[in-house]
Order: sequence, then structure tokens, then C-alpha cells
Amino acid sequence: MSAPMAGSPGEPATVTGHPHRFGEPSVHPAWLPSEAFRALGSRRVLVHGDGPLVDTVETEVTWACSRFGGQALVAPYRDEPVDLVLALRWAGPLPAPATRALAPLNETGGGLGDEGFLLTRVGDTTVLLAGGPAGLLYGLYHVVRLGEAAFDPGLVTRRHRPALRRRMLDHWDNVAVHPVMGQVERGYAGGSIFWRNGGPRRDLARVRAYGRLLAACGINAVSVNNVNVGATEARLLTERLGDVAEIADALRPFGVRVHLSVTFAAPVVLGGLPTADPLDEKVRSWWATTTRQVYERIPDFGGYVVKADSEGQPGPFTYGRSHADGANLLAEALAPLGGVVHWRAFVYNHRQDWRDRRTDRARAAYDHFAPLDGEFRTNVILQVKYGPIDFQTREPVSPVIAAMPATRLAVEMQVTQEYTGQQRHVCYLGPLWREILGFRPWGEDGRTVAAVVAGEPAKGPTRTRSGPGGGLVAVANVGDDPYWCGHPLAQANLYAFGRLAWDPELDPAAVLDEWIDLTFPPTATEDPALVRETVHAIMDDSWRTYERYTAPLGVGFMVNPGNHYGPQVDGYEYSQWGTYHFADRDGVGVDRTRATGTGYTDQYPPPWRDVYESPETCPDELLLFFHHVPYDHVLHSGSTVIQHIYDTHFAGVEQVEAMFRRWQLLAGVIDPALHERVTDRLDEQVLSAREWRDHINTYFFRKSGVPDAKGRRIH
Ligand code: GCV
Repeated sequence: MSAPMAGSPGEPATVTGHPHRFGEPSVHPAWLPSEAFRALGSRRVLVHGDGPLVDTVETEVTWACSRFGGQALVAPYRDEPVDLVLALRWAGPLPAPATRALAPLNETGGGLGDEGFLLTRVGDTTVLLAGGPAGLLYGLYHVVRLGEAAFDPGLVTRRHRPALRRRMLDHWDNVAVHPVMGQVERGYAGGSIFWRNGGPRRDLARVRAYGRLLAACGINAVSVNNVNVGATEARLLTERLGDVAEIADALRPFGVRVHLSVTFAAPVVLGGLPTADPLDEKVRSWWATTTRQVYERIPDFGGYVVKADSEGQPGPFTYGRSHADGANLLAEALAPLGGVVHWRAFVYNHRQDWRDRRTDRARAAYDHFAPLDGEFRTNVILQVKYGPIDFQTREPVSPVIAAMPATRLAVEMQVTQEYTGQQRHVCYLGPLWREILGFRPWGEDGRTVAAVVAGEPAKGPTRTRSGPGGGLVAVANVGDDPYWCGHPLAQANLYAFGRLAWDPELDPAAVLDEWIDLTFPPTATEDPALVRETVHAIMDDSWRTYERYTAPLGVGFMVNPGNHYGPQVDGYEYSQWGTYHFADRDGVGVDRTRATGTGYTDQYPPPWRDVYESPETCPDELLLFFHHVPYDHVLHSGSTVIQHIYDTHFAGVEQVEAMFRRWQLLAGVIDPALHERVTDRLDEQVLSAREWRDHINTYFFRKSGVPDAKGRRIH
């Protein structure tokens, strides 16, 4: 295969002469191809301000202007006419056009915060006024995103501020290759960009290029190692800290702070103490000293990520202590240094007896954590997976989100497509995340999930904590693959996550539009309208298409155990993992009602506790998550459960086949190497979707004996 190129045929992927030049000449530029800088780079641009992030802005502008014939002007400003001013609000006397932007700023409410910016027109000049250096950087990439529209005389004045302060990616990257999980746990894009074979990669150009992409979609924090912390990875906290510091240095110019996953047993395995008991004085002092040393080396270190008492990771239970005791121990060490601890709520019994139908994994996070509400220090962020099980294609929103008003909560998404096609299938997750973020756990009049993680207090007298929320976190999906994510179209998921974390109200289709225009810049694409239309047709509904040909009606987990790819309906049915569907000859699904089932519905506030309790009101797409129903149960759609299974599986495959045909329309229109990579993946997707269809339909036909009403072939 030839080397991947930028969005347009003929444009080399490397940014020649660019100081953040990619380390590997064949790496794809994702949403920052040079062409995306044409509008800005062909103008006279003044940058006003100073500081490290402003240097990054200057570097970008200088490079873009030299590439596209514009002119980069930096202070001192000589009152020449310019097309664009990028100015830091508080950096000395503002250049004249920026001063004139102060009035519109006040009209829009004034506050910018340190990450926000105002974009407006003053005469013939576009002015971007930023509240802080990070705001200037985000503003710059916003101007890039707008392209020519940023210079439109009719540009509407707008103040931009991130809805969420914390917008983070968690890498499940291992330093030492794990015998089962490899270099990256659940990584589908090659090796790690940070680590290789037990040590750091040191090719930091790639890490810088990554930081630049992250800044351009709004992400401001990254944790650099797996939450399952092995012996080698544990040492990143101490003797291998220098490796982390190097990554931090590479990401700092892009406003990305580094976090570290640590093992709760660190005082024992690293400190030689006999215990890691959170209430032990020596343990507390070990964490305090160790954490101080981390900050001496990395002054802007973000904090720790901890998976404790989960899937074999050590935790406070060993010492008879609670998760609050455990989290507060680390929080205490981090607090004086400005750090936070992301404590994961993904805690359940992974050694369940499948015969025991009373234990319900979906209940576990709430049962463990809800009683601890109010006991966590203010620099503890409880990181909750969006659903109660594990990143399934469809799950209800986790009840923990509504249950802990006095705790700082973050919601965890999964950009890496562990259960959604593993970056071999097109599955645009923007619509799923948008749905979760817009969900209102307390019903129509209550806050959304986005508001909870933003830290917005509830209306009325409650004991809601005030202060910053925990934000959004996602498991990262990049690796050292030349296309970053293996599947070139999976880059859209990473981009969309960043954009939705910045503004959870964005329309995922509009985000996709941005991504398409950046990745395949219209100014360098033969038929931009065709590209846009085709990519939308393939991606807009791809999550629902994926849902159609995989596990039905929210039941989840019908995947191959271990690798979690491809169908195996009973793969987890008689296992210890707590993920069952209970299909028999009469029906399928898990009874999670309080009337007759596991009582899980009880964990929701009204109205959802009642909506989910009854099959009459439960949304179709979650029916089998909450109820065990007969195959002839009639859905709201009018179809029976069994007919729905057949219909969606046939339809899903047809839709994937249509995706494949559609993509062929772009042959010769976009970069041939990228086109070929996607074609290969779509080929695999078609085969896999057919496999899913035939497994699922055959399984349910054999169980139920009910034929397909439309007489299609079932094996
Ligand atoms: C990092 C799932 C995944 C594991 C992952 C775990 C987690 O169980 O399959 O690979 O471990 O989630 O989120 O901690």
C-alpha cells in the first residue's frame, strides 16, 4: 500500500517545515492537514500576547502564513491593517481592533474564563479575544475550522467557552507488552504512541502531533497508561517518572496535562511498606512524599487515575476500608499540589456464579458508591461509565449519575471501539454520546447528564455540591497506526468526543460536517459535495446500523469472550462475568424489575424507575436489558420481539452492504491509500455483519422455533 496522504490526492501528509512536524513521514494528518490552514495562512495575522501556549499559536500562524503566502505579525504591533487579530485579553495594551472588540465582549456577557474566546468582526478585521493562553490556542483552531467563514463580513459575534472544564482521554497503554492484552489493552490501531516493549518510544514528534490534534478538538488532559497497572507500569510513579515527564513536556505546548494510572498497592510494591491501608500514617506519608516528587518533576501534573478493587486490581477492601477512604488518601496527597484523583466506579464481582440469578452486575456500581455520596474530598472525581455494565452498544444511562449529588462526577465513554466494531467497523459514536449527554436522569424538568458533569447545581433545595464537575473522560482509540485509529473514519469518533466535551449540545451531524471538511478540505477535493454526502450517508446512522446487526434490544454481550469481537451468543452465558441474556425456548432478556427481578430499576429516580419497570413503558431499544419477555411480545413498533430480531439483522447487513457500495463512489475522488484502507475495513465489516446476522437469527430461530414471517433464509 502506498503511503497515506492528506485529504487531497497529491498532498503529502507531512507538514514540511512545520515545527511540530510529524515524526513518521507516512502518518496521516487527520483533521489538521495543511490545506485546512489555507484561509488563515493566506491572510495578514497578528498575534498578541506571550507565554508558552501563545508561542504555539505564533508557531502555527507563522508556519501557515509561510505556507500560504500570508503574513504573520507579532508584537510590537505597528498599526498596520490586518485581516485577523488573535489577542490575549490581559496581555498589556491591546492592538486597536482588539480594543474595539471589548464592547461586543461586554454585550455577550463578558466572561471568557481562561479557555474561552470571543470571535467578532471589527471593520474589515476578524478579532479573536481570548481570556487566557489556552483560549487563544482553542480560538486559533476554531478559526482553522471555520476556514473562509472566519473572514466573512457577516460573521456573527460569538463567545465560546467549554461547557466542561475537564476533557480527558484515558490511554489503556501498557509499557511492557502484556501477554494477553498486548501493548495497548483493547487497542485496535497498532502499538502505543508512548510505549514500546517495556520502555518509552522516545519518538516524541508523534506525541507532539497528537497533542496538536487534541488541542484542535478541545481535549486538555490525557492519562498515559492503562488502568490495569502492571509491575512495570507501577514504576512510572517513581523510578520511571522521567518517561512520564518527557511526555508531559511534549504535550504541554498544546495545553494537555498528563495524568498517571497508579496502583493502589504502590506503597507496598514500590515503597516496601507492609501495607497499603489508607488509614495508616506511613502509607499516607508515603503518598504525600511520592506525590510531591511527581510535582517537582512535572509541575502541572494532572493527578492520578485509579481502578481499585475491580477485575483483580488491588484496593481498599483488602484492609476493610471503603472506596471513599481509598480515594481520599490519594486526594489528600494531591490536594496541596492542585491535582485530582479520578477514582473509577467500575467495580463489580467478576467471579459471579452464573447459576445465581439474584446477583446483578448492573447494580454493582450504585450499590458500592451511592451510600458513599458526600464522603469524598473535593478533589476526588468519581469516574462512572455511561452505562451500568460496560460500554455496550446500548445500555441505559448509569443510575450512579443521579445518585451522588454531593460528589464530583465524571462520565466515562469509550472512543476505542471495544464493543462497537473495534475500528474495523464504521460506527460513528457521536449520536450515542449526544444521547447520553442529553439524557435527563430526573425527567423532563431536571438537569441533563452534561449538566451534572459540568457541575451545575440542581434547582431548588437539594444537597447538590457546588463547584466544578468532573467532566468527560473517554478511553482513547489511537495507536501507532499511520491513520492513528486504524480505521480512517474512526478518527471522527476521537474528534467528536473532544467537540462534545467542549459543547455537549452540538449536533453530531454538524460535528461530522466539521470533521469531513477538515479531513477532506473542500479547497483540495475534487468533488467536496459528493464527499460530504457520501461520508454522511455512511456514518450518520452507523451506530444504529451496528446495533441492528449485533445484540438486540439492549441485551448486550453476545460477543466472543476475550477479544469481544464478532458474535458468540452464549459466549458469556455460563461464565463468571455477570453478563447474561437468559434466552430459552420461550423468551429472552434480564428481569431487572423490582417486582419480580433483581430490583435494579429501584436505583433510578422517577420517572425512569417506573418507565423502566414496565414492559409497557420501557423503550423498545432497552426492553431486553430490563425485562425477560416472550418472543411474541409486541414492541411499541408493532413488531414482535422475534420478528424484530430477524428484521433488524437482515436490514443491518443490507445497510452495511450499501455503505460498501457508497464508499466506492469516492474512488479517485479522495486519496487512494485512504480509500483503499476504508474499502478493506468495509469488506471486513460486511463479512462480520453477515456472520452476526446468521448467528443471531439462527440462534433465536432454533431456540424459539418461530419462523421468519417474511420467509428469509435462516440456517
Ligand atoms: C482496562 C472492560 C474491558 C477491560 C478494561 C475494563 C475497565 O472489562 O474489557 O479490558 O480494563 O473494562 O474498564 O477497567
